[in-house]
Amino acid sequence: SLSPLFAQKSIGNESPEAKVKRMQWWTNDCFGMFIHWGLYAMPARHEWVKSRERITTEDYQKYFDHFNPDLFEPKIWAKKAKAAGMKYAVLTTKHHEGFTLFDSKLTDYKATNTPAKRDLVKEFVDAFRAEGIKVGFYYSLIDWHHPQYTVDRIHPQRPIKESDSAYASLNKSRDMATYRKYLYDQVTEILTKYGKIDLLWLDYSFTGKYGKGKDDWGSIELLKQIRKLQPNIIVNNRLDLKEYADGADFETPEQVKPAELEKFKGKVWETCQTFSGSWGYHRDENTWKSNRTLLDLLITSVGNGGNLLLNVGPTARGEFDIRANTALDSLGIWMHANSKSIYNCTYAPQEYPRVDGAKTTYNKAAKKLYVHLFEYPKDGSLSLKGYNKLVKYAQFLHDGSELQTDKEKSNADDLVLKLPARKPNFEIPVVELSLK
Ligand code: JFZ
Repeated sequence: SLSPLFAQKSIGNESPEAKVKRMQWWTNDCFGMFIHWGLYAMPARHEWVKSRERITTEDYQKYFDHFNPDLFEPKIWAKKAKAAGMKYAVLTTKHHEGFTLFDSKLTDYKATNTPAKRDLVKEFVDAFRAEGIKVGFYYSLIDWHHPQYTVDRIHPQRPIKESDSAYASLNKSRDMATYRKYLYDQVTEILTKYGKIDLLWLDYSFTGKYGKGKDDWGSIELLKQIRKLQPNIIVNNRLDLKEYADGADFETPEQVKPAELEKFKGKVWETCQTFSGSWGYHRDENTWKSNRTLLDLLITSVGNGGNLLLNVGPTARGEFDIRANTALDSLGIWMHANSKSIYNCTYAPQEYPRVDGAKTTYNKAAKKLYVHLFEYPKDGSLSLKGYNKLVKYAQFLHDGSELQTDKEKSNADDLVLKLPARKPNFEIPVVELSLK
């Protein structure tokens, strides 16, 4: 828990009010785009391919030599994100493979030295800013390319048979302190070269035997530097600083099912989710989520007080593939008509009962309750048990059409609304209740 009541230590001295204010946009916006893009788009079989297949740096070099995203046009990405209703975007400036999409002074293993010859991060920042989308950076703490980064249990060169001596001999020539400085200096680079950065997503700690955590990364010094360079930035929780009240701004439940999101209610959180399982572009994955599941994740996140960061893995040529575009388009159609039930919304207070077959979100300032009809009521009769004294006016959200009260079926406690017998042409239609 991030609650200051339970965490004894702190790194800075921000007041709770100042934190709420700093995080206001993120709390209100609720929906962002994650973008996992790197050399792993070329093998196109998961961003962990180097580790999973224990590929050596020499064998991985072919991807660097041939990286040529000739169709990369971040303005198109930004327009897609905006049309889908996403308000912020987080790009992998470096993933575990160690390749930087930005023009770093600290490495040659960067996009500007590939046939791409461009600072892809700069172009991303400019394009998304121009669309009014907040800009975030993902940066991997883990690095499978840096020669001084010590071999650990997820490293591509980890020993087949794990033992202290096997690791010791692999790490004889490696010095984690050198990597730690590189990490610090590279985070400094990305937070100074591109103007105001709204969010930083660092990834990740894995403590235990042959793992890495806060001492390996120098997490406290790193976080101090981050806050110094970008005082308003929002930082995720993977620096292994759990015992510090201000060691993170939000929790990051990953690839969690809608049914499991309720347990995060009351915390500050964002769930990140893929379309298909892999974060990087995966050509052959056949496990794409349905549009209904994607909507469910969005609505259920907001209805439990969280955000959804939905991932796209662009192709090696720099495009969103057709499956991603189709999914984004369908979210965009729904969001165009129904985004009022997402932005500035959270879970409803206790006094508003659950509605059978539906999930609710709540806008306190606007005094609205949004009822998402996951199951459309048979014969169009929507029963809102316990709502008769709570509601002033009811309408569909998508077209603002009145939903009349069924006076015969309603009683002192329960409100029954007359919906059309035929479900409107939305996967999940929304009833907007104006509250007393
Ligand atoms: C990490 C990455 O390894 C992955 O490639 C992707 O970038 C994802 C967003 O983050 O994966 C994790 C990190 C942490 C947990 C699980 C997967 N965790 O804490 O459960």
